[in-house]
Amino acid sequence: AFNGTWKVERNENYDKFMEQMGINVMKRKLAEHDNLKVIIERTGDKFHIKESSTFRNKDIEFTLGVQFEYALADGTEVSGAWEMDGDVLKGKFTRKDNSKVLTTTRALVGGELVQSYNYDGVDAKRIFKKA
Ligand code: MYR
Repeated sequence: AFNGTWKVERNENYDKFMEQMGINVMKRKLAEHDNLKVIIERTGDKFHIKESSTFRNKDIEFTLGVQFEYALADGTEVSGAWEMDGDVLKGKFTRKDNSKVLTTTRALVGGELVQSYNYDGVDAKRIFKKA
């Protein structure tokens, strides 16, 4: 049910979250309006995600429960994995530069895709609508 093309529609507390991540105000302003689009294709335990935004286009492939490496749009490198918990995707990623943990979830709520983020005590959400 995650399959499809999702366009970010609104953010909640994303600026504070990015600030906690150490991202400077210039980049935060741009990132708040990055027009993020994710195309999700799930086949069994495998996910193929096409990410596009004003920053970049990126193809990501992962298998549930299997660690992989990912670089955030600002270059910050993390490694971690996604797992399914009921209908919710739960991700746990560790920054390579400071070993701090970023957790994230994806869930379908009322036809929207809600992605939550937590880093170092700060929570945020990005809410996507199906294109
Ligand atoms: C994916 O499933 O889309 C790829 C793996 C995602 C890893 C963790 C994503 C955290 C993104 C946080 C962005 C905030 C920038 C400060």
